[in-house]
Amino acid sequence: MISELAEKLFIDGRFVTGTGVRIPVENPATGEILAHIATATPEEIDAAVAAARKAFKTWSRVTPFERSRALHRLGEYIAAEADAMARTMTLEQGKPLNEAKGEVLKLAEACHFYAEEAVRIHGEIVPNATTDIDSLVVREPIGVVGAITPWNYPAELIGWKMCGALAAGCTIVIKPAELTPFTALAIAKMAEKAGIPAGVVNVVTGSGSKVGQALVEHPGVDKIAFTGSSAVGLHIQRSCPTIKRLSLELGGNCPLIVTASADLQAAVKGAARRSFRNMGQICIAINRIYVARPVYVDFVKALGEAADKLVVANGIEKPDADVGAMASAEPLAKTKEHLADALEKGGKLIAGGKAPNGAEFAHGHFFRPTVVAACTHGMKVMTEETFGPLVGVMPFDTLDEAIELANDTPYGLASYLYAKDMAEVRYISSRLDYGNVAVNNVDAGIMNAPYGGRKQSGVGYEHGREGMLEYLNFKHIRIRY
Ligand code: TAP
Repeated sequence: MISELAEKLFIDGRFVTGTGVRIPVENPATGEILAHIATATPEEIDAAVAAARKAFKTWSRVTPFERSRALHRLGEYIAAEADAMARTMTLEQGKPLNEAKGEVLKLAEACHFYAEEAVRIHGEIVPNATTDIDSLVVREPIGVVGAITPWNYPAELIGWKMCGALAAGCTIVIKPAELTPFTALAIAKMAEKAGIPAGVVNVVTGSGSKVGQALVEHPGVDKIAFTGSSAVGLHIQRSCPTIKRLSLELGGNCPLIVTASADLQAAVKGAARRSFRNMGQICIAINRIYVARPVYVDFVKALGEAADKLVVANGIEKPDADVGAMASAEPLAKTKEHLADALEKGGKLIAGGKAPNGAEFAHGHFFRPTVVAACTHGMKVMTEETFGPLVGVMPFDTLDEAIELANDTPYGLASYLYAKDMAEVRYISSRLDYGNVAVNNVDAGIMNAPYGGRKQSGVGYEHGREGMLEYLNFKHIRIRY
């Protein structure tokens, strides 16, 4: 799939060979260059936005049933091509093949979910002071959406935006991460196959500072839907030259609290999964763990053992590996920096801390799942987003102390709690200042419920009906008759 998509842009329903500067895309498990992408030129970006504007005129006017059928079709094509799309994703991103396929199927699920939501958009009639007037409050699509996405979930993070936007009647220009452009182009291919009308979905590739920034500044783009770091999110908010609608899904630094009443085995299992899945490159990864002192030693030992058992491998060669390659040298370097900082300041290495042994890992960005105990809030691992397979653990004495530590961060995306005592569950979960709180499980985001961050973790929601409302404006039509 990658070779046919190399150097292509998807504009106005057609794949065209881009004319701009070529950028190599690396396989992070082997270091080999997979293919090149073309940096979309200003003229190509203008063409994509113009195609989306033109398509908006018709797409926003077709019946919601038609949009719904189109999204269902898209979901079917994506599911049918899940193996090929997953392979593309693993090659460019590094996550194991089975995990990549799971993500592609979640994208298909998002298509079907928003296909159902499309036909439930409705307004209301609100009362007026006199009976000869009706006030209709209706919802209308915002217009052209610029979607800018990161590399950690190359399919889902596009899917949530694209499906919500298309269901609402918006059209979209997608700028995927430079590291993972081919999954985005593969989605465009599915849109083409599914007969999504020309111009409704467009993909322009290239760097954030050039192509992403051009979308942010483009007068023809009505809304920016962005997922990525808080720093770039803030930059985007500041650099919009005109008023635009913005959704910003940003960074996290997510805590897990384990109380003395917790099912310790379940807590360890949950922690190992949510700290190391996708090599810890998840905005809702567990980055720091606070454990009640009476169970601290047992928890640390068990988490270390669980981390040591995780299988690290090239995700193409071992599709069911627990952990694949990290997406690039950058998150790996940050992981090592946070680890060194923790160890320098008195942290105790419990598991990992190095690349896996073996010649097959020599050219890729691999690192063993790493646990550091005896952590404090003077360490980066506890206060900054690592975005890698590293988790810090520290003990606590009172629930209030644990809550204070958990909330001691500028972020507010997701938090986790393991406790069997329901009074503890209620007390702690209602005091965690996060958009998502998962209790006795580690799935903080599900398709049916709104998913969004507080504080520096962003504004707006994805998932659920709320994820589609982000793409709709209210209009008040007041009729005297
Ligand atoms: P960023 O560096 O912020 O990049 C995200 C996207 O923005 C990329 O496509 C990037 O392009 C583009 N970009 C960079 N500078 C830009 C600019 N000046 N104008 C417009 N676009 C620009 O994030 P990342 O390193 O890819 O992803 C990791 C971050 O994403 C973490 O902080 C993580 O927590 C966050 N994240 C959040 C969520 C949710 S739902 N809250 C989900 C996943 C990830 P390039 O291709 O050139 O980098």
